[in-house]
Amino acid sequence: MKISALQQARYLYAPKLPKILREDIQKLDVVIGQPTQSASDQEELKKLFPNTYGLPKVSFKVSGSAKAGRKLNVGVILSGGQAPGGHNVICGLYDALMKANPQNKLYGFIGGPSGILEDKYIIMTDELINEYRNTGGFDIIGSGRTKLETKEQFEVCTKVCHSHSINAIVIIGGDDSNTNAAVLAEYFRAQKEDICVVGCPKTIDGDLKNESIEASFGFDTATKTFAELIGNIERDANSARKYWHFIRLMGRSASHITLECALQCQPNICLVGEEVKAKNQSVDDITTYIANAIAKRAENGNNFGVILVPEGLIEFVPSLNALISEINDLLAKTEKEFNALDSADAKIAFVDSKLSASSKKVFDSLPVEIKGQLLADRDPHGNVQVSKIETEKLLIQTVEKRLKQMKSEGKYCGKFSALSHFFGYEGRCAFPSNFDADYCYSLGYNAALLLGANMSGYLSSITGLSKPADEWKAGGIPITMMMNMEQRHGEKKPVIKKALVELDGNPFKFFEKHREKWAVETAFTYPGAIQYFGPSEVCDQSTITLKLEHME
Ligand code: FBP
Repeated sequence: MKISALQQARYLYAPKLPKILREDIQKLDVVIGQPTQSASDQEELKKLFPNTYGLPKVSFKVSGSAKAGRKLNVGVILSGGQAPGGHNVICGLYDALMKANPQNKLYGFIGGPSGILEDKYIIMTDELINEYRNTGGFDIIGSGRTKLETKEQFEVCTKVCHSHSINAIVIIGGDDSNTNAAVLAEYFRAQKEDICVVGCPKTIDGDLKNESIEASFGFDTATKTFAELIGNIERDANSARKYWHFIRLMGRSASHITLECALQCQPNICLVGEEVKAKNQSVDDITTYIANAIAKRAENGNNFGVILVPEGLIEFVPSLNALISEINDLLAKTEKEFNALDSADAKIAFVDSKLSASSKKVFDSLPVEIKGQLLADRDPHGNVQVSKIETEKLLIQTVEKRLKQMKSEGKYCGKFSALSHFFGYEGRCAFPSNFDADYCYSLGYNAALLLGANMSGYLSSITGLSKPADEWKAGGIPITMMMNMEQRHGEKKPVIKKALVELDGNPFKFFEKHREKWAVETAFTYPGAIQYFGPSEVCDQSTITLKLEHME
């Protein structure tokens, strides 16, 4: 395989660890903190997690004497969508395991959670690990979206672990995967199985965070990659001065990615799904807002601009959300009948005939392409795949129509020519930024310490992330601490609370304060490509979101 010059150079990058994790690993002892409580629904969660609820937070300290850690055979799983830095979590985990006790073994389950169910694995070696240091992607073992949640699956996991004498599992995933890690940890404890389960917080979407998890890994690199592309488009727009660019950005359930990119690039317009929901806005309201901004810029002779749209927007618009839920239920109930229809038109007509009056009205107002996308295959959880719905194209159509109408009413709107873009997969496997390379390596290294101390049901936690890596704090937080009960597919279930953009939080407030100016003026900023080598103020900066959230 041909290796690029950057990859060669990145192999040699030594990720920065928090001070405590640079101590002799055989001298590190766990420090037990105070018992914890879940985010809410304490009584219900206590009953569901009798063995793992209320565990204390933990950190580490240096003890007097060095001792080899307990012998660990660890299985690692990558779960869900790719996020830059996943390889470094595995590298950090591997290095720490080897330092703690050279007899330790690391199994990588292939293709995500299904790897453990099908007993498909590879054993990590120095040679293999060295090929993946500081690289993007999850290709070392692959990932998948199978959910580990049923008793039958847990029984298979137990069997597979016994067959390899695996006594620890690390699940690298988002909120759903870590919820399942907590359920698996509880199951093993209840069965008196000596198998420790630890999670690591992954997702580019940035919606797995709380006071102990300041950021999920991958968010930093993905947003910097998208911001580079947006900045390039802004410069092109400002040079050609003839296009409006509608850019949709990944981020399924929260608008953190879009907001961060707006903070980095200062586009003319940025839609934030959480605000749309809070203000109960319709597609019509959003269209009016955009069309008015375009007309205003046209008055100053600026027939160009950049608009950011979060991919999850469609589910934040209340009327569309109601429509999508209805379609989800309908498709779940009529799966056979629906799948037997042989054309897109027939499928659209079928759904149209079964919708309630209010949803039918919304459905009928949509362009045929969007209707088709709304009926496309659901994800394994029965949800619509928002990454496949071209909301940016929908908005171009509605805005164009509105501008025509405004013109016919005598309003000056200039010239409107639009281009659409979608950035998502471009950012999920980029070479991790120094921040993500350091953070991920630390998360993995730290996970090995939690396993060594048999801290099952914990999430690897590195905090103080807005400060230099040297000052980061390492520890573990019980996953049940982040949980609440939510209605999922008609059932109340324990889940990790998703972190949406807070409209009273500093990142949104900063954006809100500046957006009117950015809408009218051309205040674009051009972040440029991620830099891996060079001055620290260029290479080691965290996201603006993180800085604003932890401003002192
Ligand atoms: P995770 O929640 O698993 O981290 O994945 C997030 C994400 O990247 C979303 O932003 C996007 O909507 C989705 O994955 C796309 O999924 P897929 O890779 O299955 O197309």
